[in-house]
Amino acid sequence: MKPKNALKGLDCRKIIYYRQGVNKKMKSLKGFIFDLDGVITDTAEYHYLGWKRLAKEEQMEFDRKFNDKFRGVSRMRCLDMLLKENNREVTPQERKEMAERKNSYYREYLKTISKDNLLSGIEEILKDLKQRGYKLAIASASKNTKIVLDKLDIRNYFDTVSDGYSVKNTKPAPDLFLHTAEKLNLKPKECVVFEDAKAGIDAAIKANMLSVGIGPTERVGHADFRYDQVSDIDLEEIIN
Ligand code: B16
Ligand code: MG
Repeated sequence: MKPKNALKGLDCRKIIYYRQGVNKKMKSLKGFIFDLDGVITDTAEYHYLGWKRLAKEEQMEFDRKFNDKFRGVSRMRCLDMLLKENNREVTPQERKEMAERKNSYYREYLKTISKDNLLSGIEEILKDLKQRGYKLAIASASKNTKIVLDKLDIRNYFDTVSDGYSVKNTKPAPDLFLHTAEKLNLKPKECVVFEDAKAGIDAAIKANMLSVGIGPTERVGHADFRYDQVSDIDLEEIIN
């Protein structure tokens, strides 16, 4: 899919400058940064089951539609959204306990995952980029990132892993991606970010990195490139 919706409404001269800008970013690409949940694997269902179980125990309303708002959002922020939606006020201790309880359910579900849970086409992309000599990184909001990577048996592909412990300000702040670029010893404009969340694309744009959105236009249509699913990603289109 070509860059991008932002072209709409620009005059021809601006479009040429815009494309030159994108091409300039592309020519200097040295590193690829991957989000985890929704790009490498689909653990959203397990997050959903964990939140659903907690919500039921606490007599709170929660459904799949609301769970979609949790994409790329940190655990504590998800809990705050759930509590707010249900007009529920809790003490700091109760809040901490609820987050831990949800995480224990999520960890239980994670026990069942293996290499079979990799999203279709992602391992081929990682192998291809590695062979071409690019640096690879993970940048996820999840504090369970390392456990998930080990279960999927793909940690060796990555030069560095940033997770929910790496920075204070989570997506949509650019901090996690900037921190990851620094660890790769690369400038932001030398990096591409693959993301499935609106907050993740917002963060990549703020970090001044090339962005690739995985998912529908309503969610990631503001990325430089967008594909419906991982297996549709066209590396040549992004790199050249
Ligand atoms: P945890 P990503 C995110 O992962 C998930 O999309 C989001 O739903 C979850 O709340 C967040 O991780 C925190 O996860 O509870 O494991 O720390 O998409 O940034 O890879
Ligand atoms: Mg994600």
